[in-house]
Amino acid sequence: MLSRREFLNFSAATIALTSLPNQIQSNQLIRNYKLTVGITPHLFDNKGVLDHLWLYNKQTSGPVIEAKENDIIRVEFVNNLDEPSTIHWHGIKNINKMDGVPYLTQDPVQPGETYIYEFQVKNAGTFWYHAHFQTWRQISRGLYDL
Ligand SMILES: [Cu+2]
Repeated sequence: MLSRREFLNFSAATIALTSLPNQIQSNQLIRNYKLTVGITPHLFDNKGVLDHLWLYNKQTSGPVIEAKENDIIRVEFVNNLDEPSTIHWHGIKNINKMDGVPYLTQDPVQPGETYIYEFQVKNAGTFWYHAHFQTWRQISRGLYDL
């Protein structure tokens, strides 16, 4: 059981983790991107094998998103699938409500809906993003960036 002091400390930390900075610092850039997910015809080889992949911006893998530490990444996510989807920013130290876990950190983005992901980049590195609604199926159909 948490003491009152532990509870207050925990609450303060939780609020800090779920808040975006109120002011943009002078050395901070806002990196704007748009990711539209939809079904796209794709030729796999020169024999003309055609299938339909689920892709971000009709690309496989999805577009690269670049930012520097401390920048703000802002992604307008448009779902043109016939089912819900979300985006998880794998390995990024993110605020909880932008982590893309359906039913836990956000409502799934329904077909035809737009959702704004916006978070400050806290750690340098190379990461990937991927669908997090029925993850095993949506990633295997193409919803990832490497
Ligand atoms: Cu992941």
